[in-house]
Amino acid sequence: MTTRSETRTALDHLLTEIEHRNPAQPEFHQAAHEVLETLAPVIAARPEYAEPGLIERLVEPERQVIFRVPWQDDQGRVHVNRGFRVEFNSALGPYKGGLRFHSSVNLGVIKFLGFEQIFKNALTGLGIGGGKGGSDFDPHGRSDAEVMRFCQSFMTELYRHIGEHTDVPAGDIGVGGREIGYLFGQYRRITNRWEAGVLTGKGQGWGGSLIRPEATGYGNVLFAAAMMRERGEDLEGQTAVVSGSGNVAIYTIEKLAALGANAVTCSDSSGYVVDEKGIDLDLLKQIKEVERGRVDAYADRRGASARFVPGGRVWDVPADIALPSATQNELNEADAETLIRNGVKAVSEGANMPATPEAVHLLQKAGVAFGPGKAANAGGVAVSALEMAQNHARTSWTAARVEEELTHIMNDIHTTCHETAERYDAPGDYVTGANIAGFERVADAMLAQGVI
Ligand code: NDP
Ligand code: 2IT
Repeated sequence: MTTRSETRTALDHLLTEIEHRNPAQPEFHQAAHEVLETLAPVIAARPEYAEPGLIERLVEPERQVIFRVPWQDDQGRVHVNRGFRVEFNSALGPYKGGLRFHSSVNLGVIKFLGFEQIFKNALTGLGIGGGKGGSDFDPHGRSDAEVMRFCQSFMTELYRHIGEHTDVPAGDIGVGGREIGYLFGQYRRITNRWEAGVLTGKGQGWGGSLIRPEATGYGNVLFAAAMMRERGEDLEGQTAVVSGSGNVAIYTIEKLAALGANAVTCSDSSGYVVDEKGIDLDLLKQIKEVERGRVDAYADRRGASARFVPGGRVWDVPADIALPSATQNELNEADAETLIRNGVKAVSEGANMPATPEAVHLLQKAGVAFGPGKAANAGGVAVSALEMAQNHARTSWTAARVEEELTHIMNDIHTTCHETAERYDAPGDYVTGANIAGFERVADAMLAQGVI
Protein backbone atom coordinates (compact mmCIF):
# COMPACT_ATOMS: atom_id res chain seq x y z
CA MET A 1 0.00 0.00 0.00
CA THR A 2 1.52 3.34 -1.03
CA THR A 3 1.04 6.24 1.33
CA ARG A 4 -0.09 9.69 0.31
CA SER A 5 3.39 11.09 0.87
CA GLU A 6 5.06 8.40 -1.27
CA THR A 7 2.51 9.08 -3.99
CA ARG A 8 3.14 12.80 -3.72
CA THR A 9 6.89 12.25 -4.17
CA ALA A 10 6.27 10.11 -7.26
CA LEU A 11 3.98 12.77 -8.72
CA ASP A 12 6.59 15.47 -8.01
CA HIS A 13 9.16 13.42 -9.96
CA LEU A 14 6.76 13.07 -12.83
CA LEU A 15 6.09 16.82 -12.85
CA THR A 16 9.82 17.50 -13.09
CA GLU A 17 10.01 15.08 -16.00
CA ILE A 18 7.02 16.77 -17.69
CA GLU A 19 8.87 20.10 -17.49
CA HIS A 20 11.99 18.56 -19.06
CA ARG A 21 10.14 16.73 -21.82
CA ASN A 22 7.98 19.72 -22.74
CA PRO A 23 10.32 22.72 -22.64
CA ALA A 24 9.00 26.26 -23.07
CA GLN A 25 5.38 25.29 -22.41
CA PRO A 26 4.67 27.16 -19.13
CA GLU A 27 0.86 27.06 -19.47
CA PHE A 28 0.95 23.27 -19.95
CA HIS A 29 3.25 22.89 -16.93
CA GLN A 30 0.85 25.03 -14.89
CA ALA A 31 -2.18 22.94 -15.88
CA ALA A 32 -0.33 19.67 -15.20
CA HIS A 33 0.80 20.91 -11.76
CA GLU A 34 -2.71 22.04 -10.89
CA VAL A 35 -4.17 18.60 -11.60
CA LEU A 36 -1.38 16.28 -10.46
CA GLU A 37 -0.86 18.12 -7.17
CA THR A 38 -4.39 17.15 -6.10
CA LEU A 39 -4.34 13.47 -7.11
CA ALA A 40 -2.21 11.92 -4.32
CA PRO A 41 -5.18 11.03 -2.05
CA VAL A 42 -7.08 9.14 -4.76
CA ILE A 43 -3.99 7.32 -6.06
CA ALA A 44 -3.01 6.30 -2.51
CA ALA A 45 -6.57 5.12 -1.79
CA ARG A 46 -7.04 3.16 -5.03
CA PRO A 47 -3.91 1.11 -5.85
CA GLU A 48 -5.01 0.41 -9.44
CA TYR A 49 -4.30 4.09 -10.20
CA ALA A 50 -0.67 3.62 -9.18
CA GLU A 51 -0.20 1.25 -12.15
CA PRO A 52 3.08 2.26 -13.80
CA GLY A 53 2.45 4.31 -16.88
CA LEU A 54 -1.14 5.40 -16.23
CA ILE A 55 -0.40 9.01 -15.31
CA GLU A 56 2.48 9.10 -17.82
CA ARG A 57 0.00 8.18 -20.57
CA LEU A 58 -2.54 10.73 -19.29
CA VAL A 59 -0.09 13.65 -19.63
CA GLU A 60 1.08 12.66 -23.15
CA PRO A 61 -1.32 13.61 -25.98
CA GLU A 62 -2.41 10.71 -28.18
CA ARG A 63 -1.63 12.82 -31.27
CA GLN A 64 -0.39 16.37 -32.00
CA VAL A 65 -0.82 17.92 -35.43
CA ILE A 66 0.97 21.13 -36.46
CA PHE A 67 0.49 22.55 -39.92
CA ARG A 68 1.09 25.56 -42.17
CA VAL A 69 -1.87 27.86 -42.88
CA PRO A 70 -1.11 30.20 -45.81
CA TRP A 71 -3.74 32.77 -46.81
CA GLN A 72 -4.02 36.02 -48.76
CA ASP A 73 -5.27 39.30 -47.31
CA ASP A 74 -7.51 41.73 -49.19
CA GLN A 75 -4.44 43.41 -50.73
CA GLY A 76 -3.18 40.09 -52.06
CA ARG A 77 -0.33 39.80 -49.53
CA VAL A 78 0.46 36.27 -48.39
CA HIS A 79 0.47 35.49 -44.65
CA VAL A 80 1.66 32.26 -43.07
CA ASN A 81 0.13 31.18 -39.78
CA ARG A 82 0.55 28.00 -37.81
CA GLY A 83 -2.35 25.61 -37.16
CA PHE A 84 -2.61 23.12 -34.28
CA ARG A 85 -4.82 20.25 -33.21
CA VAL A 86 -3.87 18.33 -30.10
CA GLU A 87 -5.87 15.11 -29.74
CA PHE A 88 -5.22 14.47 -26.09
CA ASN A 89 -7.37 11.61 -24.86
CA SER A 90 -10.16 9.57 -26.46
CA ALA A 91 -10.86 7.04 -23.68
CA LEU A 92 -14.37 8.44 -23.14
CA GLY A 93 -15.36 9.38 -26.69
CA PRO A 94 -14.21 11.31 -29.77
CA TYR A 95 -11.76 14.12 -29.05
CA LYS A 96 -13.83 17.21 -28.27
CA GLY A 97 -12.77 20.79 -27.68
CA GLY A 98 -12.64 24.21 -29.22
CA LEU A 99 -10.42 26.05 -31.68
CA ARG A 100 -8.72 29.26 -30.53
CA PHE A 101 -7.61 31.95 -32.98
CA HIS A 102 -5.42 34.41 -31.06
CA SER A 103 -1.92 35.80 -31.56
CA SER A 104 -0.76 34.17 -28.28
CA VAL A 105 -1.54 30.62 -29.46
CA ASN A 106 1.36 28.14 -29.47
CA LEU A 107 1.71 24.42 -28.81
CA GLY A 108 1.98 24.86 -25.02
CA VAL A 109 -1.23 26.91 -24.86
CA ILE A 110 -3.13 24.34 -26.92
CA LYS A 111 -1.76 21.51 -24.75
CA PHE A 112 -2.85 23.25 -21.54
CA LEU A 113 -6.32 23.72 -22.97
CA GLY A 114 -6.49 20.14 -24.28
CA PHE A 115 -5.35 18.73 -20.93
CA GLU A 116 -8.01 20.73 -19.04
CA GLN A 117 -10.59 19.60 -21.57
CA ILE A 118 -10.05 15.89 -20.74
CA PHE A 119 -11.21 16.35 -17.13
CA LYS A 120 -13.89 18.93 -17.97
CA ASN A 121 -15.46 16.66 -20.55
CA ALA A 122 -15.31 13.72 -18.13
CA LEU A 123 -17.15 15.80 -15.51
CA THR A 124 -20.09 16.41 -17.89
CA GLY A 125 -20.84 12.67 -17.69
CA LEU A 126 -21.23 12.61 -21.49
CA GLY A 127 -19.22 10.51 -23.97
CA ILE A 128 -16.56 12.98 -25.09
CA GLY A 129 -12.76 12.79 -25.03
CA GLY A 130 -10.43 15.79 -24.78
CA GLY A 131 -8.78 17.84 -27.53
CA LYS A 132 -8.06 21.43 -28.52
CA GLY A 133 -6.76 23.33 -31.50
CA GLY A 134 -6.31 26.71 -33.06
CA SER A 135 -3.91 29.10 -34.67
CA ASP A 136 -1.79 32.16 -33.97
CA PHE A 137 -3.99 33.99 -36.53
CA ASP A 138 -5.36 37.28 -35.11
CA PRO A 139 -8.87 37.99 -36.42
CA HIS A 140 -8.98 41.54 -34.98
CA GLY A 141 -9.40 44.08 -37.75
CA ARG A 142 -9.65 41.45 -40.50
CA SER A 143 -12.49 41.64 -43.04
CA ASP A 144 -15.07 38.86 -43.33
CA ALA A 145 -13.43 37.85 -46.63
CA GLU A 146 -10.00 37.55 -44.97
CA VAL A 147 -11.44 35.50 -42.10
CA MET A 148 -13.19 33.27 -44.64
CA ARG A 149 -10.00 32.66 -46.63
CA PHE A 150 -8.10 31.92 -43.44
CA CYS A 151 -10.76 29.44 -42.23
CA GLN A 152 -10.83 27.72 -45.62
CA SER A 153 -7.06 27.31 -45.62
CA PHE A 154 -7.09 26.07 -42.01
CA MET A 155 -9.76 23.47 -42.79
CA THR A 156 -7.96 22.34 -45.97
CA GLU A 157 -5.48 20.63 -43.65
CA LEU A 158 -7.63 20.04 -40.54
CA TYR A 159 -10.33 18.06 -42.40
CA ARG A 160 -8.15 14.93 -42.58
CA HIS A 161 -7.88 14.74 -38.80
CA ILE A 162 -11.51 15.31 -37.73
CA GLY A 163 -14.89 13.62 -38.09
CA GLU A 164 -18.04 13.03 -36.07
CA HIS A 165 -16.62 9.79 -34.62
CA THR A 166 -13.01 10.99 -34.43
CA ASP A 167 -12.58 14.59 -33.36
CA VAL A 168 -15.21 17.32 -33.09
CA PRO A 169 -13.94 20.94 -32.84
CA ALA A 170 -15.99 23.97 -31.77
CA GLY A 171 -15.34 27.62 -30.88
CA ASP A 172 -13.11 29.30 -28.31
CA ILE A 173 -11.40 32.72 -28.25
CA GLY A 174 -11.64 34.28 -31.73
CA VAL A 175 -13.83 31.49 -33.09
CA GLY A 176 -17.59 32.04 -32.98
CA GLY A 177 -20.55 31.43 -35.26
CA ARG A 178 -19.00 33.19 -38.27
CA GLU A 179 -15.82 31.11 -38.19
CA ILE A 180 -17.65 27.82 -37.54
CA GLY A 181 -19.78 28.58 -40.63
CA TYR A 182 -16.75 29.08 -42.89
CA LEU A 183 -15.00 26.01 -41.42
CA PHE A 184 -18.08 23.82 -41.88
CA GLY A 185 -18.57 25.03 -45.46
CA GLN A 186 -15.02 24.09 -46.43
CA TYR A 187 -15.25 20.69 -44.68
CA ARG A 188 -18.46 19.91 -46.55
CA ARG A 189 -16.94 21.01 -49.84
CA ILE A 190 -13.74 18.97 -49.48
CA THR A 191 -15.38 15.79 -48.19
CA ASN A 192 -18.65 15.98 -50.15
CA ARG A 193 -20.45 14.91 -46.97
CA TRP A 194 -23.19 16.52 -44.89
CA GLU A 195 -21.62 15.49 -41.61
CA ALA A 196 -23.31 17.83 -39.16
CA GLY A 197 -21.66 16.24 -36.12
CA VAL A 198 -18.13 17.17 -37.22
CA LEU A 199 -18.30 20.66 -35.65
CA THR A 200 -20.45 22.18 -32.92
CA GLY A 201 -21.58 25.75 -32.42
CA LYS A 202 -23.17 25.71 -35.88
CA GLY A 203 -25.87 28.17 -36.97
CA GLN A 204 -29.38 27.37 -35.90
CA GLY A 205 -30.75 26.79 -39.40
CA TRP A 206 -28.13 24.19 -40.28
CA GLY A 207 -27.58 21.83 -37.40
CA GLY A 208 -26.71 24.11 -34.48
CA SER A 209 -28.28 23.58 -31.08
CA LEU A 210 -30.41 26.21 -29.43
CA ILE A 211 -28.71 27.54 -26.26
CA ARG A 212 -25.18 26.53 -27.44
CA PRO A 213 -24.13 30.21 -27.75
CA GLU A 214 -25.46 30.89 -24.25
CA ALA A 215 -24.33 27.63 -22.65
CA THR A 216 -20.89 28.47 -21.22
CA GLY A 217 -21.94 31.74 -19.58
CA TYR A 218 -25.31 30.41 -18.40
CA GLY A 219 -23.61 27.28 -17.05
CA ASN A 220 -21.01 29.25 -15.12
CA VAL A 221 -23.70 31.35 -13.44
CA LEU A 222 -25.61 28.16 -12.56
CA PHE A 223 -22.40 26.77 -11.02
CA ALA A 224 -21.84 30.00 -9.06
CA ALA A 225 -25.47 29.86 -7.86
CA ALA A 226 -24.94 26.28 -6.66
CA MET A 227 -21.79 27.30 -4.73
CA MET A 228 -23.71 30.20 -3.16
CA ARG A 229 -26.59 27.84 -2.17
CA GLU A 230 -24.01 25.72 -0.38
CA ARG A 231 -23.22 28.82 1.71
CA GLY A 232 -26.93 29.44 2.38
CA GLU A 233 -27.18 32.33 -0.08
CA ASP A 234 -28.44 32.98 -3.59
CA LEU A 235 -27.56 35.37 -6.42
CA GLU A 236 -30.50 37.73 -5.91
CA GLY A 237 -29.24 41.26 -5.29
CA GLN A 238 -25.55 40.34 -5.55
CA THR A 239 -23.12 42.56 -7.42
CA ALA A 240 -20.84 40.80 -9.90
CA VAL A 241 -17.61 41.67 -11.69
CA VAL A 242 -17.19 39.98 -15.06
CA SER A 243 -14.09 40.22 -17.26
CA GLY A 244 -14.10 39.84 -21.04
CA SER A 245 -16.81 40.92 -23.44
CA GLY A 246 -16.96 37.94 -25.79
CA ASN A 247 -19.22 34.91 -25.97
CA VAL A 248 -18.72 33.72 -22.39
CA ALA A 249 -18.86 37.17 -20.74
CA ILE A 250 -22.00 38.28 -22.60
CA TYR A 251 -24.09 35.26 -21.64
CA THR A 252 -22.71 35.32 -18.11
CA ILE A 253 -24.03 38.86 -17.75
CA GLU A 254 -27.38 37.80 -19.28
CA LYS A 255 -27.90 34.91 -16.86
CA LEU A 256 -26.81 36.96 -13.83
CA ALA A 257 -29.53 39.47 -14.67
CA ALA A 258 -32.08 36.67 -15.09
CA LEU A 259 -31.25 35.44 -11.56
CA GLY A 260 -31.50 38.93 -10.02
CA ALA A 261 -27.78 39.75 -9.78
CA ASN A 262 -26.16 42.82 -11.27
CA ALA A 263 -23.01 42.65 -13.42
CA VAL A 264 -21.27 46.03 -13.28
CA THR A 265 -18.19 45.41 -15.46
CA CYS A 266 -16.91 43.97 -18.71
CA SER A 267 -13.53 44.27 -20.41
CA ASP A 268 -11.34 43.51 -23.40
CA SER A 269 -7.61 43.73 -23.99
CA SER A 270 -7.83 47.55 -24.13
CA GLY A 271 -9.24 48.00 -20.59
CA TYR A 272 -12.51 47.72 -18.69
CA VAL A 273 -15.87 49.40 -18.32
CA VAL A 274 -17.63 49.91 -15.01
CA ASP A 275 -21.32 50.76 -15.14
CA GLU A 276 -23.00 51.65 -11.84
CA LYS A 277 -26.45 50.87 -13.24
CA GLY A 278 -25.35 47.44 -14.44
CA ILE A 279 -24.19 46.48 -17.93
CA ASP A 280 -26.78 47.24 -20.63
CA LEU A 281 -26.66 43.98 -22.54
CA ASP A 282 -28.40 45.20 -25.70
CA LEU A 283 -25.76 47.90 -26.09
CA LEU A 284 -22.88 45.52 -25.33
CA LYS A 285 -24.19 42.92 -27.81
CA GLN A 286 -24.60 45.60 -30.48
CA ILE A 287 -21.00 46.80 -30.03
CA LYS A 288 -19.37 43.39 -29.64
CA GLU A 289 -21.47 40.95 -31.66
CA VAL A 290 -22.71 43.22 -34.47
CA GLU A 291 -20.07 45.96 -34.83
CA ARG A 292 -17.10 43.90 -33.52
CA GLY A 293 -15.95 47.06 -31.70
CA ARG A 294 -14.04 47.80 -28.47
CA VAL A 295 -15.48 48.27 -24.95
CA ASP A 296 -14.62 51.99 -24.77
CA ALA A 297 -17.44 52.51 -27.31
CA TYR A 298 -19.81 51.15 -24.66
CA ALA A 299 -18.82 53.87 -22.17
CA ASP A 300 -19.06 56.58 -24.88
CA ARG A 301 -22.61 55.57 -25.79
CA ARG A 302 -24.02 54.55 -22.39
CA GLY A 303 -23.97 57.97 -20.69
CA ALA A 304 -23.14 59.06 -17.16
CA SER A 305 -23.43 55.71 -15.35
CA ALA A 306 -20.49 54.14 -17.21
CA ARG A 307 -16.80 54.90 -17.50
CA PHE A 308 -13.92 53.27 -19.37
CA VAL A 309 -10.67 52.55 -17.51
CA PRO A 310 -7.89 52.05 -20.06
CA GLY A 311 -5.57 49.17 -19.18
CA GLY A 312 -7.18 48.71 -15.75
CA ARG A 313 -8.25 45.53 -13.98
CA VAL A 314 -11.91 44.74 -13.32
CA TRP A 315 -10.94 43.09 -10.02
CA ASP A 316 -10.48 46.57 -8.51
CA VAL A 317 -14.27 47.07 -8.61
CA PRO A 318 -15.88 45.90 -5.32
CA ALA A 319 -18.27 42.96 -5.77
CA ASP A 320 -19.87 39.94 -4.08
CA ILE A 321 -18.93 37.53 -6.85
CA ALA A 322 -16.31 37.50 -9.60
CA LEU A 323 -16.58 35.65 -12.90
CA PRO A 324 -13.34 35.82 -14.93
CA SER A 325 -14.39 35.20 -18.54
CA ALA A 326 -11.54 36.40 -20.77
CA THR A 327 -8.31 34.38 -20.73
CA GLN A 328 -5.67 32.44 -18.76
CA ASN A 329 -3.80 34.03 -15.84
CA GLU A 330 -5.91 37.21 -15.89
CA LEU A 331 -6.51 37.14 -12.10
CA ASN A 332 -3.28 37.15 -10.10
CA GLU A 333 -2.32 37.14 -6.42
CA ALA A 334 -2.66 40.93 -6.06
CA ASP A 335 -6.09 40.81 -7.72
CA ALA A 336 -7.15 38.04 -5.32
CA GLU A 337 -6.03 40.19 -2.37
CA THR A 338 -8.12 43.08 -3.69
CA LEU A 339 -11.18 40.87 -4.18
CA ILE A 340 -10.83 39.44 -0.65
CA ARG A 341 -10.37 42.92 0.86
CA ASN A 342 -13.57 43.98 -0.89
CA GLY A 343 -15.49 41.03 0.60
CA VAL A 344 -15.90 38.71 -2.41
CA LYS A 345 -17.85 35.53 -1.56
CA ALA A 346 -17.41 33.42 -4.69
CA VAL A 347 -15.14 33.30 -7.75
CA SER A 348 -16.27 31.11 -10.64
CA GLU A 349 -14.07 30.59 -13.70
CA GLY A 350 -15.83 31.13 -17.04
CA ALA A 351 -12.47 31.24 -18.81
CA ASN A 352 -9.92 28.40 -18.79
CA MET A 353 -7.34 28.79 -16.00
CA PRO A 354 -7.93 32.55 -15.51
CA ALA A 355 -6.76 32.52 -11.88
CA THR A 356 -3.05 31.92 -11.19
CA PRO A 357 -2.18 29.15 -8.67
CA GLU A 358 -1.20 31.82 -6.11
CA ALA A 359 -4.57 33.54 -6.52
CA VAL A 360 -6.48 30.26 -6.13
CA HIS A 361 -4.54 29.46 -2.97
CA LEU A 362 -5.27 32.87 -1.42
CA LEU A 363 -8.97 32.77 -2.29
CA GLN A 364 -9.42 29.28 -0.84
CA LYS A 365 -7.47 30.19 2.29
CA ALA A 366 -9.75 33.19 2.81
CA GLY A 367 -12.84 30.97 2.62
CA VAL A 368 -14.02 32.26 -0.77
CA ALA A 369 -15.97 29.64 -2.75
CA PHE A 370 -13.80 28.95 -5.80
CA GLY A 371 -15.20 27.18 -8.88
CA PRO A 372 -12.39 25.93 -11.20
CA GLY A 373 -12.96 26.32 -14.95
CA LYS A 374 -13.01 22.63 -15.72
CA ALA A 375 -16.17 22.37 -13.62
CA ALA A 376 -17.67 25.87 -13.82
CA ASN A 377 -17.36 26.44 -17.58
CA ALA A 378 -18.26 22.88 -18.65
CA GLY A 379 -21.72 23.99 -19.78
CA GLY A 380 -20.43 25.00 -23.23
CA VAL A 381 -18.92 21.66 -24.11
CA ALA A 382 -21.85 19.86 -22.48
CA VAL A 383 -24.30 21.56 -24.84
CA SER A 384 -21.86 20.83 -27.69
CA ALA A 385 -22.30 17.15 -26.82
CA LEU A 386 -26.08 17.68 -26.83
CA GLU A 387 -25.70 19.29 -30.28
CA MET A 388 -23.87 16.11 -31.43
CA ALA A 389 -26.72 14.00 -30.03
CA GLN A 390 -29.31 16.07 -31.92
CA ASN A 391 -27.26 15.87 -35.13
CA HIS A 392 -26.93 12.12 -34.80
CA ALA A 393 -30.69 11.71 -34.34
CA ARG A 394 -31.38 14.28 -37.12
CA THR A 395 -33.60 16.25 -34.79
CA SER A 396 -33.55 19.48 -32.83
CA TRP A 397 -34.68 20.13 -29.32
CA THR A 398 -36.49 23.19 -27.95
CA ALA A 399 -34.53 25.85 -26.10
CA ALA A 400 -36.41 24.92 -22.92
CA ARG A 401 -35.32 21.28 -23.19
CA VAL A 402 -31.67 22.15 -23.80
CA GLU A 403 -31.64 24.62 -20.92
CA GLU A 404 -33.23 22.10 -18.60
CA GLU A 405 -30.54 19.53 -19.52
CA LEU A 406 -27.84 22.17 -19.02
CA THR A 407 -29.21 23.02 -15.58
CA HIS A 408 -29.19 19.34 -14.55
CA ILE A 409 -25.66 18.86 -15.85
CA MET A 410 -24.28 21.92 -14.01
CA ASN A 411 -26.00 20.95 -10.76
CA ASP A 412 -24.69 17.38 -11.12
CA ILE A 413 -21.15 18.64 -11.72
CA HIS A 414 -21.43 20.83 -8.64
CA THR A 415 -22.68 17.94 -6.51
CA THR A 416 -20.01 15.57 -7.85
CA CYS A 417 -17.18 18.04 -7.13
CA HIS A 418 -18.57 18.85 -3.68
CA GLU A 419 -19.05 15.23 -2.65
CA THR A 420 -15.72 14.10 -4.08
CA ALA A 421 -13.90 16.83 -2.15
CA GLU A 422 -15.59 15.68 1.08
CA ARG A 423 -14.73 12.04 0.35
CA TYR A 424 -11.04 12.97 0.08
CA ASP A 425 -10.87 15.14 3.23
CA ALA A 426 -10.99 18.45 1.39
CA PRO A 427 -14.46 19.83 2.18
CA GLY A 428 -15.40 22.89 0.12
CA ASP A 429 -12.34 22.47 -2.15
CA TYR A 430 -13.88 22.35 -5.62
CA VAL A 431 -10.43 22.20 -7.27
CA THR A 432 -9.61 18.89 -5.61
CA GLY A 433 -13.17 17.63 -6.13
CA ALA A 434 -13.19 18.45 -9.87
CA ASN A 435 -9.73 17.04 -10.53
CA ILE A 436 -10.32 13.77 -8.70
CA ALA A 437 -13.83 13.18 -10.06
CA GLY A 438 -12.72 13.90 -13.64
CA PHE A 439 -9.59 11.79 -13.20
CA GLU A 440 -11.49 8.77 -11.82
CA ARG A 441 -13.77 8.62 -14.84
CA VAL A 442 -10.95 8.91 -17.41
CA ALA A 443 -8.55 6.65 -15.52
CA ASP A 444 -11.15 3.88 -15.13
CA ALA A 445 -11.79 3.93 -18.89
CA MET A 446 -8.06 3.95 -19.68
CA LEU A 447 -7.37 1.00 -17.38
CA ALA A 448 -10.27 -0.98 -18.86
CA GLN A 449 -9.07 -0.33 -22.42
CA GLY A 450 -5.48 -1.50 -21.88
CA VAL A 451 -2.10 0.02 -22.61
CA ILE A 452 -2.69 2.05 -25.78
P1 NDP B 1 -14.24 35.48 -27.28
O1 NDP B 1 -13.24 35.54 -28.36
O2 NDP B 1 -15.69 35.51 -27.63
O3 NDP B 1 -13.97 36.62 -26.21
C1 NDP B 1 -12.75 36.71 -25.57
C2 NDP B 1 -12.75 37.95 -24.70
O4 NDP B 1 -11.62 37.91 -23.85
C3 NDP B 1 -12.65 39.23 -25.50
O5 NDP B 1 -13.30 40.26 -24.80
C4 NDP B 1 -11.15 39.46 -25.54
O6 NDP B 1 -10.76 40.81 -25.74
C5 NDP B 1 -10.74 39.00 -24.15
N1 NDP B 1 -9.37 38.53 -24.19
C6 NDP B 1 -8.89 37.46 -24.88
N2 NDP B 1 -7.57 37.34 -24.72
C7 NDP B 1 -7.21 38.35 -23.92
C8 NDP B 1 -5.97 38.76 -23.38
N3 NDP B 1 -4.84 38.08 -23.64
N4 NDP B 1 -5.98 39.85 -22.55
C9 NDP B 1 -7.13 40.52 -22.30
N5 NDP B 1 -8.33 40.18 -22.80
C10 NDP B 1 -8.36 39.11 -23.57
O7 NDP B 1 -13.91 34.13 -26.47
P2 NDP B 1 -14.83 33.32 -25.46
O8 NDP B 1 -15.74 34.24 -24.72
O9 NDP B 1 -15.40 32.17 -26.20
O10 NDP B 1 -13.73 32.71 -24.45
C11 NDP B 1 -13.36 33.36 -23.24
C12 NDP B 1 -12.73 32.34 -22.30
O11 NDP B 1 -13.68 31.30 -22.00
C13 NDP B 1 -11.49 31.61 -22.84
O12 NDP B 1 -10.63 31.33 -21.77
C14 NDP B 1 -12.07 30.29 -23.36
O13 NDP B 1 -11.09 29.29 -23.41
C15 NDP B 1 -13.13 30.03 -22.30
N6 NDP B 1 -14.19 29.11 -22.66
C16 NDP B 1 -14.94 29.31 -23.78
C17 NDP B 1 -15.97 28.45 -24.08
C18 NDP B 1 -16.87 28.66 -25.24
O14 NDP B 1 -17.82 27.87 -25.40
N7 NDP B 1 -16.68 29.67 -26.07
C19 NDP B 1 -16.25 27.26 -23.24
C20 NDP B 1 -15.45 27.19 -22.04
C21 NDP B 1 -14.45 28.08 -21.79
P3 NDP B 1 -10.05 41.26 -27.11
O15 NDP B 1 -11.15 41.19 -28.15
O16 NDP B 1 -9.54 42.62 -26.85
O17 NDP B 1 -8.96 40.25 -27.39
O1 2IT C 1 -13.07 25.38 -23.46
C1 2IT C 1 -14.13 24.85 -23.87
O2 2IT C 1 -14.74 24.00 -23.20
C2 2IT C 1 -14.65 25.27 -25.17
N1 2IT C 1 -14.07 26.17 -25.80
C3 2IT C 1 -15.86 24.60 -25.76
C4 2IT C 1 -15.49 23.30 -26.41
C5 2IT C 1 -16.59 22.62 -27.20
O3 2IT C 1 -16.24 21.64 -27.83
O4 2IT C 1 -17.75 23.05 -27.17
